[in-house]
Amino acid sequence: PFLQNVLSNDQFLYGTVDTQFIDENPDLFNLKPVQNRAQKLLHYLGHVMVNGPTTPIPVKAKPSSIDPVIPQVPLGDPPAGFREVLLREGPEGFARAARAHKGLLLMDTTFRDAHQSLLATRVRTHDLKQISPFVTHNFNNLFSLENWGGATFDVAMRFLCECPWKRLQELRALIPNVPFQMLLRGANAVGYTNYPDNTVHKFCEVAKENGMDIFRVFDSLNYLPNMLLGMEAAGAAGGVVEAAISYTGDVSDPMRQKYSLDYYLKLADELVRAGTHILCIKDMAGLLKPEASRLLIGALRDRFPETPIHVHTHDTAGAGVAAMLACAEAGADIVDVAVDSMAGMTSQPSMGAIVACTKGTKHDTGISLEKVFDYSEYWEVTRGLYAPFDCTATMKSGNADVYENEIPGGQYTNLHFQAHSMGLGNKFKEVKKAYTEANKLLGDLIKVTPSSKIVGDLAQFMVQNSLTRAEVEERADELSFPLSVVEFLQGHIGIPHGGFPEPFRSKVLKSLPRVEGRPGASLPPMDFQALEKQLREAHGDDITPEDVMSAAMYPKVFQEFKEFSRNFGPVDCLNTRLFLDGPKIAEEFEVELERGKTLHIKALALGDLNKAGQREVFFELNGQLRSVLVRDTV
Ligand code: 3PY
Ligand code: ZN
Repeated sequence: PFLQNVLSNDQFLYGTVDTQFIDENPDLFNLKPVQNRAQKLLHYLGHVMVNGPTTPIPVKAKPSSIDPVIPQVPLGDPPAGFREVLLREGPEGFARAARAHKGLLLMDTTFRDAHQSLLATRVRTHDLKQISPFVTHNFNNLFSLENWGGATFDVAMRFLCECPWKRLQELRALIPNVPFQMLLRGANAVGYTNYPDNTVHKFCEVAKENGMDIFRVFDSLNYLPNMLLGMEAAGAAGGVVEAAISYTGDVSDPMRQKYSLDYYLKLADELVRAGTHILCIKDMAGLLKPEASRLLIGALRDRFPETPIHVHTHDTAGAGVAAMLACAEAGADIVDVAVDSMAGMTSQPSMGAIVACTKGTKHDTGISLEKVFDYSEYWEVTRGLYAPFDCTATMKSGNADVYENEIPGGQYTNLHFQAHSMGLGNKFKEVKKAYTEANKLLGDLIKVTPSSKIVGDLAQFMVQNSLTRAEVEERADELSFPLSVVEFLQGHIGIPHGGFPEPFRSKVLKSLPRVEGRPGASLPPMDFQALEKQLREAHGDDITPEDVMSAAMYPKVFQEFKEFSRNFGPVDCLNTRLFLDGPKIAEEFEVELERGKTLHIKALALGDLNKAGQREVFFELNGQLRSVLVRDTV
């Protein structure tokens, strides 16, 4: 008596059945996959209208209701940029040109690290694409645009439900003239763990093919064998290799001996000897004070007169602009900035400030301040759309306590969010203190993804269990430590400078196995053909080489992303307010699926809850009435 599909069963929909109905009619739940992209998007929008956003929201704020104004650009091709030099002369010639350049060069981090640090990495391709024509026309003399890698890769799939590779392809098409730069975590590629060597190599190849130019390669322990692997992979793929020394401690403080000037110079020697095209000091926590900048950059400049020096910092303490100006003065060729409205605090120092402060000096950037203002205005309004993720909802300023706890920018924000969500005002201070102690317990590490996460996990463990450093040391053989801490001590991410802390390590590990040397060296190579076959079986034949890489990096995240896309379609086409909050009733809007294919949608009404716990959501799609049934899970 019933129709084949429960979604079209009136008796069911209008609630005239009792709960046995479901038990008695299991076949009604053989749902056909939703057919087309438009219907899938309606399904997504209905889902958000009924249940709220699909992505976890750290703070209660709503996306702003103001839409960004996209600044006009002239018709025609953009002016030539540094990428032309790269394409013409290759990585070596490009590096020579950067070194020979008069004036200070800038890398803009707005598309990657700035939002990784301030907005929980949530900026969507949609908003990056809108401002890309402006960037290509007005910021053609940037050294590079950092727009990929780091945490953006997994967050794109995990929380934004979009493909990171498509982002790269689309931005490349819109910005042909500015070199693109990515952050590669050495042997961890864009993950949190070591991958087999062939996976790191393949990853770089595919990234290069998709338009990546410059690979900033670091290792979270500055462990040279891991760094060399990343450098080889980036270089073999034809990329510009920028080996990055992660900076910690304070070279201007004679009391801090572990990470001394000599330590950094020796490491730099190895990286230059290994053929890096560019040398980077990666100050992920913002610890490089102006005086330390003079010492470190000055010494590197003397030692490597031909190698371009690139400096990265975070503005957590508020001294970022001063430090970058000191670096320029000491001979750095390139420094990292974010546009003003996405700068400061745990992000990079302000582009406008650096452009203004160097104007008319020998470090003049050649960038127009007027254009920086327009760019900043776009980001100021766009940032409002990400209010649910904005650290300023709870964090009101930077803090010079970072010189003590040495927490990297992005992690500083994350830990602040977490401490805030525990609801106790002063928890953050406690967490930061514990982080300082956890770092000492682990032997005073370089702290950056993933070693920073290990220190953070230990700190949280100490706070949760009210343990002091002395207690942890004393009871190390009986405590059950977070897995990340145990694996670190086993040698899973490499060997820290100065070796592992003893007797702590032996007490924790007891008879557990230890990895000798470079962890990736003992991993069997990834069988890409087998993986591709498996993916085709699971998801159909439209699996691309890029998908294979996503699955190699993040098997579970990729699978969930594919399943999500199968149900909800190309949600990257929705604007950010619709994606996060769904439409209001009676709101009319357009969704461009691809060039020339635009959907006109109006949200009409939300139905009552039926007996099966669902609501029908009504839309007008290109003038026709459509509805979707959504389970109400709130
Ligand atoms: C990352 O690895 O994502 C970082 O930004 C490290 O600083
Ligand atoms: Zn950074």
